[in-house]
Amino acid sequence: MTKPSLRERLGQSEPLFFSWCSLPGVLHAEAMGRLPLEAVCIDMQHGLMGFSDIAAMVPAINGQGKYSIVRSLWNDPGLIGQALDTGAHMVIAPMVNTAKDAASLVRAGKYVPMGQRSWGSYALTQHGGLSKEQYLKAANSLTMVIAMVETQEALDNLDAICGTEGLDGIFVGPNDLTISISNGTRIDATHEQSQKAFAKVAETTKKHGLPAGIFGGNPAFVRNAVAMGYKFICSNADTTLMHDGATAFLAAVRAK
Ligand code: 3PY
Ligand code: MG
Repeated sequence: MTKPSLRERLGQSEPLFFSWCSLPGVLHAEAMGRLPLEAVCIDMQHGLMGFSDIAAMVPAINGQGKYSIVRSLWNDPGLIGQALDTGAHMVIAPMVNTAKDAASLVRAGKYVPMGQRSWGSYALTQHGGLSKEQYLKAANSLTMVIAMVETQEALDNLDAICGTEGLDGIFVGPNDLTISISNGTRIDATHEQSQKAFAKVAETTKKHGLPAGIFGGNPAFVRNAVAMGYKFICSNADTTLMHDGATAFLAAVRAK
């Protein structure tokens, strides 16, 4: 049985959980790909990776049979194209605040007639030996471009952003969104105002038939996001997972 595309997988009822690489290295990416989660995101915005890092890390994740995701440094057409050229299944662009920003993302990430993605044949090697023609035909649906909603401005424009033709979904950055909606006074995703904003994103994306994702954190936060209807949720970053693992280990060893 062939593995469903990431788009098909997100169409299923079970939410998809993925991990997050802040640290570079092919062996690290491979190890992250072996975790019992379905996908790995490489963070080029706040992580320590450049393009030559991700060009090796994406194939390492794909090689583990996991979906690969890149969070690009910015919503810049060149960076979106580069991320897809590595063979990533999804690219997430930060700080998409308007429908115009979302349209720019789609233009960079989709081939004509949906957009004007530029051809780079390296991506072919990561998509199951497709011919050029097969990849050209399939790419707009094989790969997904996702807009990050993480400001008050984006919340205000959410309907228009979600209505952008060719956009494949929304990903919430809870830290930046919380900072923005509290006018810089808070970074608390559990606050009532933050929870209301997360619920609004879940409802609006559902209305538009788009999947919503969110950066996770602790299990209670993630359970709550699933209950709101979020479909792709980051468990936590590599560094936090390591820290939490060591802390849980010591607590278990020292338990009376
Ligand atoms: C945020 O929470 O703002 C993010 O971008 C997730 O890393
Ligand atoms: Mg952010």
